Amino acid sequence: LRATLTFQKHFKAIDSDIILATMPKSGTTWLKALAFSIVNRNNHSVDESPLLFSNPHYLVPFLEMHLYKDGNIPDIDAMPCPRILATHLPYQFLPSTILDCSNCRIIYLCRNPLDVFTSTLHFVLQNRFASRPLASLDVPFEEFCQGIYPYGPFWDHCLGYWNASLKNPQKVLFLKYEDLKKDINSSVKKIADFLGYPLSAEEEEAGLVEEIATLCSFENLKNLNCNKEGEIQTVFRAKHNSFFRKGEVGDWVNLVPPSMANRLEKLMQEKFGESGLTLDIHGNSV
Ligand code: PPS
Repeated sequence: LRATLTFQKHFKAIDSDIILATMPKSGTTWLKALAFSIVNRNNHSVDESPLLFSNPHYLVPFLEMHLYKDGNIPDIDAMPCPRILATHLPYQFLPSTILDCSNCRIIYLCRNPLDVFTSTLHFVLQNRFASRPLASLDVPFEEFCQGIYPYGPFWDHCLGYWNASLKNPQKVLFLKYEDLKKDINSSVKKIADFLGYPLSAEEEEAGLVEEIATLCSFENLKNLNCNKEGEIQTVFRAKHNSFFRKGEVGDWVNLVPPSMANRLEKLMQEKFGESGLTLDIHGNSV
């Protein structure tokens, strides 16, 4: 909370800023790698990318969880532009400087809530945030359905950015993890266009879209030494390899029973209502 309040009070957005927003475990690490590679492609060739030597969370730091942690006020003006920064904060909690800055862009990545829930439980266990293995899913699932989850209720988080993207599509791009998995090449181009770094015909012909997609792919990042070893200290300590578990769509089936999945599907239908937002839960959009 202290870090968030400091971030809200002291951060000053500038037009070239790029803000990557996600609910935890929605594919943040992937989005960081993609945005970093797209924007910096003229500074480093793909085979010399800093991603080959650094976990994406160092290259694109979290605002409230990293830069402003413990109420620290970082010298953010010293960062090279464009600054690519990440947040898990809900749209409603972003400092007004980000919302009022006319050219600063926000990309939001959303993921099937059952996969988010599943990924979170594995992350907690892998980093030993919980003192003992879970005896049952009942309590964490009930809490998730009640909106008791880091950064607030899942549906409020998605809907905040969804509505903002409808209102101001030049400023907020709303993406889904499952769409990136389905067609990463189109997603790379979409992100590049949105950020004002479109790939030229020559770059496309030279295969740069595919090269960026491969560099940022789960298999590639997971197998790099910089992601196999080490830990990152943000507001908590997490193993680099815990950000790369399976990287699949629908892995929740191995954890969540159908009765719970049905309940969450109905809850999402109710919460999303007439918003126009649909998420693929059972292979159907809800
Ligand atoms: S965090 O802690 O919020 O930054 O975590 P986050 O990166 O949002 O979520 C981690 C999940 O994303 C998967 N992942 C990827 N999927 C596809 N491609 C790439 N490159 C990639 N990198 C990470 C990661 O495996 C976690 O999902 P699960 O389902 O647990 O495997």
